[in-house]
Amino acid sequence: RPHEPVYVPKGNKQVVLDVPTNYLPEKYQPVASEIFSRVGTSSETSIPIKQIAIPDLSLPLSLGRRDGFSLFLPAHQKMASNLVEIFLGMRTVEDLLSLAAYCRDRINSQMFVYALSIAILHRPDTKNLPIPQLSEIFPDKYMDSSIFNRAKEEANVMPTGSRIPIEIPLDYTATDADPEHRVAYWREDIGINLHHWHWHLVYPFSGPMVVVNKDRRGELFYYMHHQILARYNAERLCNNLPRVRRLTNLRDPIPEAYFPKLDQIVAGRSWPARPAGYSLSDLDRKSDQLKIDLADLERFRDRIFDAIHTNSVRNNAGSTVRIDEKTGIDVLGNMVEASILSPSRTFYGDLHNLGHLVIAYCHDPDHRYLESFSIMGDSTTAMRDPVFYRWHAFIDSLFTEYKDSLPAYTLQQLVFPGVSVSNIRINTSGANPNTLNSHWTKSDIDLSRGLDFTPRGSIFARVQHLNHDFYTYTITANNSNNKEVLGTVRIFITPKFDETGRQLTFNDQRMLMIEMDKFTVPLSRGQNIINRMSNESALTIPFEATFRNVDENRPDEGDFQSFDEFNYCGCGWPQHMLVPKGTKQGYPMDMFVMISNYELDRVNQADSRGCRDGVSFCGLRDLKYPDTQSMGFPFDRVARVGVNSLHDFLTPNMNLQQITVRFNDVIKPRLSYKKQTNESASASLT
Ligand code: CUO
Repeated sequence: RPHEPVYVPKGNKQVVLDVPTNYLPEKYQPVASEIFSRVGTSSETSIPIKQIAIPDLSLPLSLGRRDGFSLFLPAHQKMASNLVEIFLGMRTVEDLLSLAAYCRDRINSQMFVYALSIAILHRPDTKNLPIPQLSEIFPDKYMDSSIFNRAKEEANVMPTGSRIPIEIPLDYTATDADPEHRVAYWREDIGINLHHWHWHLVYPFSGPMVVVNKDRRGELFYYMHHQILARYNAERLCNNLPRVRRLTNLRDPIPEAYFPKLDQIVAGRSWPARPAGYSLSDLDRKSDQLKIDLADLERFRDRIFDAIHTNSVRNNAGSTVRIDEKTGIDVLGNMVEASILSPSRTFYGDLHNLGHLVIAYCHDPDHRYLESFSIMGDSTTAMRDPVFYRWHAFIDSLFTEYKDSLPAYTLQQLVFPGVSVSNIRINTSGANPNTLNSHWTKSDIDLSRGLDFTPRGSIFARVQHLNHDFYTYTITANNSNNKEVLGTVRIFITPKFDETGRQLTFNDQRMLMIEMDKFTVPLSRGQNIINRMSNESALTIPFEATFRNVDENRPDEGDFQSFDEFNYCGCGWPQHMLVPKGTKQGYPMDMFVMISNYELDRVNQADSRGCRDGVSFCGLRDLKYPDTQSMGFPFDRVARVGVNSLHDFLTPNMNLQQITVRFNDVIKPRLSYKKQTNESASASLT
């Protein structure tokens, strides 16, 4: 929007940045006075922008403002890293704001948002600023463009406050003639895609060291994506689909098609589709400075396998370094992704990232049709495509190969002396205990930040998504020690039967374990009853972090009066997707609860002062990952000898409960937080 000044929403107000004339793009500078008089500024509505000496931006400026931007492209990584470094290097917030105002209408818009978001998240003076969800800045990455024309029409006709949200149908990318479409509601969920984008913002694989080098980032790359796959597989089983097949042979045609039906408004183009049966091929795209052979990927894969099998890695200096049980998975995560913390990006390459690229360019590998990458080339959209899971299932199998080479946990590592778990239960307001209930809900997203129209003001899109009834866990634990002890409660659920209806083996159930929650509890002597609410989960971020429901229309729903009041970090699994869909008949799953000894789990560090939402997937800002156990413990390793079932696996500090996940095919409104909490009180009394 080169003709408009920069708007920074503040609460519900829109504020004009009062920029120096030479900050406007060159072609608008001669008419600056006209523009400024049209917008009008006053001390109430405008922020004066200080004139600074603009640093050298030639590298990030070398990408066209409207071109596609992909972090997976090494050339784009370099530009973005440079811009992140420049933003991080600005002395004060005032200088940062000034530079951002200068860049906004010049730099590639997606690179600009990416680099500025990373800088805001990592600068000590801005890290507590909430960054707006990407669905509000680039709604075109989440919904088809016909919505935007309807939104503009609505904005033209109706004043703010009376505008009717634009309904987005649940089924718009395909039909059930394609079996894969049965889980499209999950792949295309806005909250899930926002989580993925946010995770990669918090854990970028390249950029300044201070941004990349975080505690156990390689291991978290493995674990977070492993959990995504476990959840996706459970969702597939609920929908009568087999577990996802690994993309092991890069030369086989890919039967799973995807037609995204998204348009990039700024670039003025549609995302390319991938029809069924496309094959991958070598890439040679000069304008992207990209030349990759499939054989390169195969070589990197073989070298990684070699590292796993020999328990040692080669570093950039050419020497061999042993990997150990504690840190091996972290080294491998960085090596496979690959991040700049890889022992050697020359030797082990960039396997996962390049895989995204060869898939993203398979429709135009040599650029003869001047086509850009498909949605697999962008972490904001990649999870919509079925092939994402096939590629990540392959990546995950490398980590499994390594994990399976480690010794099983001994009984000593699993038991918690003196502590036993005698009962575990799920309570809801419904009649059936141990039942999780899912349904549909409709929620709103404010499009006005990401669309250019007048008169301005909020305009909402209304999306239908999976949701679940609020519930609580009740855990009965006994402590026969002579003193109070601290325990870590670890809750998982896993499917019971495979795609053919056969009971899953222990090893298969282990691989499908979905983490639901993890928290610390004091256990006093004798019996303890622990109650925990579903919306307290260590995985999730609250509903309000994903959606911006029209509070003025539903005063009852307004738990939090303003966005800013609600202090959250945007990274974390969306609360509305905590529970799998289940089935109408009721889908059987096993719930597993373990209380481990906190003395063995504890990480000695200061308390976190920021938000703790989404910690299992996203860690704590500026702190270590708050659990010394390997991520996925106790299911990240093969079982000890003699364990053939989950039952066999149990030690006294663990317990098991069969649960049912029942889907009710209706649209239910979301209960407010207060109502949920009231329900919880009555549910735990019953
Ligand atoms: Cu998150 Cu492949 O790493 O997208």
